[in-house]
Amino acid sequence: MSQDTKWEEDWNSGWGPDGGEKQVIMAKFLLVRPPLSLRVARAFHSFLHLEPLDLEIVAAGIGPGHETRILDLTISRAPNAEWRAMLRDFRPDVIGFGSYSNQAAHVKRLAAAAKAMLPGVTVLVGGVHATTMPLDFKLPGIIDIVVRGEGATSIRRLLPYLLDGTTPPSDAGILATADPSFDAAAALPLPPLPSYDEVPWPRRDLVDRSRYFCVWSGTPGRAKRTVFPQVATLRTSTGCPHRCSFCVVHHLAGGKYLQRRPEDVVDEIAAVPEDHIYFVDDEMYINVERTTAIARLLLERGIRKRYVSWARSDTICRHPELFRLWREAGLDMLYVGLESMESKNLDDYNKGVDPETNRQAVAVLAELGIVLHAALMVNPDFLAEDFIAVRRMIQELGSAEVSITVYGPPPGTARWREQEREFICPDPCAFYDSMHTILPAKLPLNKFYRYYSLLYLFGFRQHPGRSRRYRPPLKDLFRIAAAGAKCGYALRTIYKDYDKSLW
Ligand code: B12
Ligand code: SF4
Repeated sequence: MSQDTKWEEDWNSGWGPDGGEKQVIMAKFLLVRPPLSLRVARAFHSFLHLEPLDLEIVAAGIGPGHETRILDLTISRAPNAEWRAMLRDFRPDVIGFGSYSNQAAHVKRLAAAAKAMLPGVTVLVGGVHATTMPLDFKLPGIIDIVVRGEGATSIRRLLPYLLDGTTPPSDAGILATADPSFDAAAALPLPPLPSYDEVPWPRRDLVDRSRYFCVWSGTPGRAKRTVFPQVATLRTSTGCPHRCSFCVVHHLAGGKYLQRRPEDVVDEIAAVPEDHIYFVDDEMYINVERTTAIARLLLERGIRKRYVSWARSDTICRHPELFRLWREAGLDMLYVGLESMESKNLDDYNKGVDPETNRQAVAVLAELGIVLHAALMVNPDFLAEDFIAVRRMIQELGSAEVSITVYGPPPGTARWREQEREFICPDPCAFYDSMHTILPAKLPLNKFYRYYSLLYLFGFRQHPGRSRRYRPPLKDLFRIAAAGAKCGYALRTIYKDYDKSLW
């Protein structure tokens, strides 16, 4: 029996992990989403800002008998003051941080402040950065435990140690920074992801749901109260069987693709308070039978909600009937990682599709009336003519939402280590947002980001919301204009975040 299953059985049977009678021990847990320091990532929050689903799932793993709070510092206007106030008023026993790579420096800073104010507090870090670069958080005295991989099952496993203040033994998933075997544990392959039957539903009740929204292109021809509806996120699968060179997902999931049962997914969809749902799966439709079953259940049960999700172009081309069904079930928009329409780039990215497949997928979605969100990629070595080629590609897409990332190796992967010596910024993790280049550009950065921001401008011209068939309320038009101006300015001035010699 695994330690997880054992713990769960102990808990359910009313007996503590040590075999004694279960005591009601109230510990205070604070789960924290660190702030974002990159201006451009913050600016895009004007268009979409989604709930901290990761922390809500971890919170659910903590279980009953404790007081758990979630603090989302990405929505805070004064994160430092809010941090100090939370520590002073709540006085948590355990703090757990989530981490994207560009938030790692904030995690260290906030953890140090917490230890100074509450010396007895235990500090954990989990999330993408902790999973892929655990050594970056080896800071005994500031950070106590680094968690790699799934958080809800790990925190359950950790609970007995957190409650009695002892140090857990290190393994591939739970690493104590004071343990001399930390480095050896950090070098182990990632622990396998647990089955979804062991992962609880998120504690959505712990966040102020009115703060989370997403600009929603929605259904043409239908007047809407707002194009910024309140949105819930939901996960139906983890991982991806593909191996794109710029992507960390297959590393995170150890190359596996884990799926939830259709009934479980549909029960959760029915239970969320919002009627707009953003599926955070990297590629939700890999198993066509499963996603067909989800869509059929939604229709059979009369669940009338609206959805956006991510899919690959080859999945769309192979299974147009699946997306027709999903359109009927409420799918409004698909994010598709087209990346490029040039074979050379697609091969370099190891994307596993050709330009023709991308074109066909665009046509299928147009035919089905599903809005395309085209995710495109540019390379740091692009010259003016390469940007012009991307501009032609954007025009070719027709009506679509467009976002553009800049190629860079994902932190903590073999590619990252191979290219490490070329990095142009002293703390490349702090710049890892898929928009700041961390590799040398051929153009001076001022010029590179002028062309880059112009691509966004061209992309905006193709936006489906600009078509007369959409009728956003006037107040939303002002909001879109303000958000667009903010993002445009942030994109155009990205180069200013670098050392002047690179401008
Ligand atoms: C959906 C998504 C988004 C959504 C929003 C997600 C959200 N809820 O805020 C949008 C589109 C808005 C977005 C934005 C960005 N994203 Co994003 N996003 C994703 C995606 C596809 C899924 C994330 C997700 O919700 N997963 C579901 C949750 C439940 O899983 P999880 O985050 O892994 O959390 C689990 C464990 O990690 C662990 N865990 C997590 N935190 C903690 C904390 C503790 C204490 C413990 C014990 C465990 C633990 O337990 C959790 C539950 O199982 C991932 C790819 C991926 N598969 O990770 C990229 C990804 C996370 N995004 C990434 C990036 C770079 C960004 C942006 C910076 C991009 C930008 N240019 O602005 C922004 C930043 C947004 C922010 N933080 O506010 C990168 C991060 C890379 C890195 N090394 O840091 C990823 C990995 C994409 C990639 N291919 O590189 N993103
Ligand atoms: S980019 Fe998409 S298709 Fe490629 S490995 Fe990542 S999640 Fe899979």
